[in-house]
Amino acid sequence: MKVLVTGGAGFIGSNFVLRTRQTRPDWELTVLDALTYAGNRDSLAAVEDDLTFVEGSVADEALVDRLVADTDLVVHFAAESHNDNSLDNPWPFMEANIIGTYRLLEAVRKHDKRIHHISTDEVYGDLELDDPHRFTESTPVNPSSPYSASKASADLLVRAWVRSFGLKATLSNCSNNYGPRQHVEKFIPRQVTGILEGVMPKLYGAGANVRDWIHVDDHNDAVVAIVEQGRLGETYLIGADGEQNNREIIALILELMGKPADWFEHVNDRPGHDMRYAIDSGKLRAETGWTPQYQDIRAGLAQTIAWYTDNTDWWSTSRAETEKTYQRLGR
Ligand code: NAD
Ligand code: TDX
Repeated sequence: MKVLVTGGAGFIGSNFVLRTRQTRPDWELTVLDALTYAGNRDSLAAVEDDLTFVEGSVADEALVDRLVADTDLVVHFAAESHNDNSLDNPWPFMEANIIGTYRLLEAVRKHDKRIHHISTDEVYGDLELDDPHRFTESTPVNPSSPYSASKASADLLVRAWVRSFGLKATLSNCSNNYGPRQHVEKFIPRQVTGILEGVMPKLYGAGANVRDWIHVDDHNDAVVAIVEQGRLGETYLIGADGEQNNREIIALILELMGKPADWFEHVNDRPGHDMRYAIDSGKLRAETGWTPQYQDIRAGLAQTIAWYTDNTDWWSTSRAETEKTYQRLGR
């Protein structure tokens, strides 16, 4: 099977490529990535000779048309992905996430191919801390930030193309990922690389916000399960029952890295900061038999910390750039 992986030089996409090279060696992979500040070709160095890499944008109509014509399946990870950036400058999110998805859908329709669209639990808005419910496939979209609104927009386009044109598509909405090769702007790598450089973790506001953490390999195994066993036209929520608040995550990182429990500081909160995400992944588990392999966040975090400790060249330049932006934003 020929598979076009968009955003394959980013965090989740590169881990998808590395993992499927192992688990699905018969897949022929082409990566399409614009190599924005978030893309890093070094993440693919180990498999560089075993794939085709195309630098370009999913919003480039002619390029997308040509690549989709020559594939069986598109796995669409490419996106602008950071909430804080979307609050600072929303336009790149509209172009990559909405227009880029539109271009792919039109090419997939024209050439009668299949697409799996990767999305996020953030499209459902947030939950109160004491809400007994979790997000399911029938939760209405209610996004809070320009990022999550752009992802919800893309999801709605995919669903409309399924209904109106019979497009061969599946969708998945996953909770917060962690693991190796995540950009240092994100919560966990920002704190881990900060500690490695002697900088205190930065907690937005009071830190009571809850995220439902999943290891990136578990997310990507679920994507493969959906591609192989999911029903066309369906949406699947992906989550590993990993709810933790931000204070708890910082406490765990500090403990694993041998720092005192109070060695962190509070910084300005994110405007419109979602309080809690929580995923019910019962449909995915029942239909595909998928279960997460990383049941223990402590073990997954220890592996992640070891990776950042061993790969300072991968992150040191982008960390310096990222922290300049955070300084400007007061976070
Ligand atoms: P990332 O920012 O690490 O990687 C995004 C990649 O897309 C980068 O390599 C970037 O160069 C590329 N890209 C950006 N704009 C592009 C364009 N116009 N054309 C081609 N390539 C472009 O993001 P990530 O965390 O790996 O997220 C990947 C996908 O998973 C996104 O769709 C995101 O919404 C979704 N998602 C992420 C999480 C998470 O916790 N990180 C959770 C659920 C869903
Ligand atoms: O320095 C920080 N301090 C802090 O307290 C940073 C960078 C973040 N935070 C908080 C904000 C959130 O409550 O940590 C939590 C996680 O923040 P992010 O890593 O920015 O993730 P989030 O906003 O939850 O979105 C992530 O999950 C859903 C991904 O970035 C999205 O791409 C995905 O769709």
